[in-house]
Amino acid sequence: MQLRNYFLLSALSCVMALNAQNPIVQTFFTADPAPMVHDGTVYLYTSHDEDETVDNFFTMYDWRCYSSKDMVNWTDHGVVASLKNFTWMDKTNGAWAPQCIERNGKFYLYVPIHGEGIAVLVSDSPTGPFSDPLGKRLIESDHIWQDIDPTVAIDDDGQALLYWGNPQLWYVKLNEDMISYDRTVGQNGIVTVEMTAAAFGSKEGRDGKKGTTYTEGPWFYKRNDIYYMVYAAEGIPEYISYSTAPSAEGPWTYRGIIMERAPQLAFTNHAGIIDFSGNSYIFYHDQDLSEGEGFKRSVSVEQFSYNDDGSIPLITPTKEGVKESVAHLNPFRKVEAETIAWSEGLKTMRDNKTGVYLSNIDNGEFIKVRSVDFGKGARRFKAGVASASTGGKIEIRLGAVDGELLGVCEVTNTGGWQNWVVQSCKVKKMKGVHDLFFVFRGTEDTLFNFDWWQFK
Ligand code: FUB
Repeated sequence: MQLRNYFLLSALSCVMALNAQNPIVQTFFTADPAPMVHDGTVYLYTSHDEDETVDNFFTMYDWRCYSSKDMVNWTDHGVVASLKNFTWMDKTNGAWAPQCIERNGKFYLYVPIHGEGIAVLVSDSPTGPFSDPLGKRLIESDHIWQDIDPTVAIDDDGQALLYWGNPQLWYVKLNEDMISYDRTVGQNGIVTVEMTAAAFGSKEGRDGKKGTTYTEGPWFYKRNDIYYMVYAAEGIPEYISYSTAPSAEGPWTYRGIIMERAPQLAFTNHAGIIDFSGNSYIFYHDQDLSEGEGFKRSVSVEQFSYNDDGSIPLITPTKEGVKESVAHLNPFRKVEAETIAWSEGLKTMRDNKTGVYLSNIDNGEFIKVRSVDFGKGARRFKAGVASASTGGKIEIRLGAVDGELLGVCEVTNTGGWQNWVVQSCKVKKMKGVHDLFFVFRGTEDTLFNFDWWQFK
C-alpha cells in the first residue's frame, strides 16, 4: 500500500492529524533520527523505510535530511546520500542509522551499511552532495555484522570519538581528519567497552543468560560536565535508556529509562538528543503513521527539561510533539514549499535544477505551515508552480484546513512538470502570527508541482 493511502483511512484520523505535530515527516517513512545543530539550524538526518517493504525486513536504500529553524516547520532536503555512494560494495539494501558532524567546515556523515560495516561520507555542505573519501569501509573489524549505528562527538580537547555496535559497544578515537583513527589503542584501534550491569543495567535474555540492557542505537554527547550514552535497550520491543560517565571513554554508569515501550512505538526505537535555542529535544521513531508497521517508522520529537543534576526525566511520546515554535517564519522571503509542519497525501521530489519541490499533489491534499509572522500585513501571494495536467488551485487558509479563505491562486497547465512559472493572486489583508494551510484543489489525479511561495 502506498503511503498516501494511509491518509484516506478515516475522517477521524484526519481530525486528529490537524492537531498533530508528530511524526514530523508525513511524506516519507523516516527512522533513526540524528539531529545536528549548525549555524542556528537543526539538521535532521534520517534513515528511510521504503513505502514497499521487501521480504518483511528493513527495506532501506538511502539517507534523507530535513532542517528547521523553529522546531515546528521542517524543510525537506531530499535524499542526501545512498548506498550508491559506495562503489566498493554491491549491497542494495541496508542503509541504516546515520549521524553527521561538522569539523573545520566539512560535514562527516557516518553510516552503517548492514552487513558491510561502518563507512563515512564527506561534504562541504550539511545537505550534500556527499562523497566517499576512502573507497572502503571506515571501521576495519572482524565483526562487521555487529557494526551498526555509529554515533560521534568531539570532546573539548578536540578528540573525536566514534561509538557504535549491537549488542556490544565499541569505539575508535578518530584522527583530526575524521576519516581515519588512532590504531595504537585497543585492538588495531578498536576499543571494546566493558558491558557490565553497573554500566548499562542488566536483563535476562530469552536463553536465560544475563546480559546488559544495552542493545543498539547509541547516541553519545557531552552536556555541561557529563558524558551521556543514550541507547535502545532490551527488546524487542525496545525502550530508550541511558548511562553517563565522567569522561568520553567512561566508565559508564547506568541511569535508567528515558522512554518506555508504548503502543505507537515500533519494535525498534532510536534516539537523538540536542539542545537548541535554549530548549532540549529528544527525537525518536514510532510506527503511528503506518498504523503499526514496524518496518515503516517515522521520526517524532518531544521537548523536555533535564533535572537539576543533569539526569534525564522519563519522557512520554505524544501526538502533539513540539507545542511552541522557537522562531517565526518570515513569509516575505521565498519559502520552499517543502517547508512543512504537517502534510496530507502528497510527496516531495528532487532534481538537480530545481532542488526539492512538492509533487504528487491530488485534490483535497494540503500542507500546514506554522507560526507565520505577517507583521503589519500582506496583500499578495505568489508561487512557483509547474503542471502538465489541467492544473488546479491553491487555497490559502488561516488556522485550519477549512479556515478563513484568504485567497485562491490559480495554477494552469504550464506545458510540463518541470516548466516552472510564477502564479500570483490577491489575498485578504492579514496581520500578526498565524498557522497557514495551503489546500490543493482540482479535478485531475495529479494537479501540479509546487516549489516555493512568498507574500508581498
Ligand atoms: O533502522 C535499522 C536499525 O533499526 C537501526 O540501525 C537500529 O538502530 C534500529 O532502529
